[in-house]
Amino acid sequence: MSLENVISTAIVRNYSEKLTENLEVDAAIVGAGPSALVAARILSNAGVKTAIFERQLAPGGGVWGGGMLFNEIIVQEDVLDTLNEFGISHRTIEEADGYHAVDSVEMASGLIFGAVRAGAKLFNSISVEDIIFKNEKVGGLVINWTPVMRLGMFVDPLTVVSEVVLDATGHPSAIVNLAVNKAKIQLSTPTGGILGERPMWVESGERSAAESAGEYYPGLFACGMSSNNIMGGYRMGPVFGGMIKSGKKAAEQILQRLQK
Ligand code: 48F
Repeated sequence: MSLENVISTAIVRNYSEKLTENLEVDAAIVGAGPSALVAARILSNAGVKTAIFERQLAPGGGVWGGGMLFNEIIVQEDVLDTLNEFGISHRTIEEADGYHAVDSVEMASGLIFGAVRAGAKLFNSISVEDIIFKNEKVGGLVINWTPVMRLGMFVDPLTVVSEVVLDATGHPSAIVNLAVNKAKIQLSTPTGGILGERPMWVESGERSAAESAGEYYPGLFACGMSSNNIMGGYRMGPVFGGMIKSGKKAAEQILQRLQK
């Protein structure tokens, strides 16, 4: 076999094996932002078979850009233990006690590496376009290549079967939104629907982002800005403690649900 052919064959075979092995998982996570990556690491460390599907080429969600492209983010003291577990460095800030600055490129790359190293499989450039919905339960994802979707090509998707789905798609709550619209489900929220994100209020948003992570319908969990939007929380901008806590809470609840 020529070297050109060796390289191509190895890539196609390894990718096919990876995807085939992950067409049925315990936890299917949509979006690879910070809350998803924290949840994925905890789940994988606990032995939960976890796959993440991210529509962008680069996982990491809203972390890379810091605040308005100034590539620094802020975190609170009580999530430093999680950053330390990922090996992500942080610095105190002179403006306030209890808050730390993190280089957003180190944060994004550290979270990605930590999740993948723990065993989560990350599939980038794949968009989730629908859910599997059977017997009043969410049972997996319908996926397609992002370029196929962006070009509007008429190509049928493939599926990923899972015990639980975690919507970590950020502000739009894309998966819960489509479940409400297409499956006509009632969520476990005060109205049964998505309450909708409110404007900026950092302290409140940080609290609600962390608290809102959970199961909103059998088999359908949400975390991060997605669950914050579902529960009508305020936005908080480039401070990320709430995202980290939200990912942890989602993972703990999924572990309970899977009895791991
Ligand atoms: O929004 P995002 O970073 O998720 P998060 O964990 O964190 C929010 C913060 O970054 C920031 C904030 C915190 O202070 O306000 O916004 O809630 O990442 C969401 C990821 O989901 C992907 C999207 O490309 C992004 O990387 N995503 C969204 N819809 C889909 C998707 C989809 N249908 N299929 C696959 N990936």
